[in-house]
Amino acid sequence: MAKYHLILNNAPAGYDQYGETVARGKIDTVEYVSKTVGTTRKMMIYTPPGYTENQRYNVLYLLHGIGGDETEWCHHASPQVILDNLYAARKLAPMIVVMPNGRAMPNDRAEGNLFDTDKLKAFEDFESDLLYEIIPFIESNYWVQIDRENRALAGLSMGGGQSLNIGLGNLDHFAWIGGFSSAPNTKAPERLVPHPEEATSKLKLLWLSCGVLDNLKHVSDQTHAYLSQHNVPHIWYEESGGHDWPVWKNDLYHFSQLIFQKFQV
Ligand code: FER
Repeated sequence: MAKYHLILNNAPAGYDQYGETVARGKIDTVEYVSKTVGTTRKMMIYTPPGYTENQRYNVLYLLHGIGGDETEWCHHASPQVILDNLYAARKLAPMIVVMPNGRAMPNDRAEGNLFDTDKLKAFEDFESDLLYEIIPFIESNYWVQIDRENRALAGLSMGGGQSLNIGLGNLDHFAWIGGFSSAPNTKAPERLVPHPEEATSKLKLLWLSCGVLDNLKHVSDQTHAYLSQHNVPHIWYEESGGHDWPVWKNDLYHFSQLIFQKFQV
């Protein structure tokens, strides 16, 4: 993996508003049977404008936070608008975006005490749901590529911690990994990246970002410090804002443009 010297500015004005002529992708709610959880579960899927069987698409798995479910990104971030605009500007590699429910338990709604032990455990159990239920479902029902270099995993806060834990723990499955404002569910650095050289050789992109006003920033800080100390190349993006949607929308805007690209920085 290359070293990064990227300068990322906040997304330009209008990035989350439709221009009149922009071709539109589609968002669907899809159900899959999860043996891991023992229920039929929902996820939301973005397919880009012109989605066609004549191509094989990359897949970004995009995870929500502790207060959300599979609808959270679509409710708060208009990902379809951000991504359609980027397609129109020819800034994205072809990809579908899968937004699953990261709370792998029968009642997966964000209700009651979100910090209950069983609910936090469900965010850990999601690893099996993702690897053994969701990915196979997507790969047999969508026109997608099925290699690690064509799979990305990213998420916000609790979903950022999941993306780092699951992604870095399964480098044979994912080559592009992003943690946005990652929460304290993130494994301690020595457990997260026990073999820095292996991670370095396998990763195409490792992204860590956090708002400078975020109370959870210490989590990203300590991950970044360890990666730097062990020479694991990664994008480290400290941005304006707190633990909030403008930050995560800005992250999606930038991260989505970097993944599945052949770039040398
Ligand atoms: C915590 C504080 C915040 C924590 C998780 C969160 C597991 C998650 C926040 C979010 O997803 O927005 O101590 O511990």
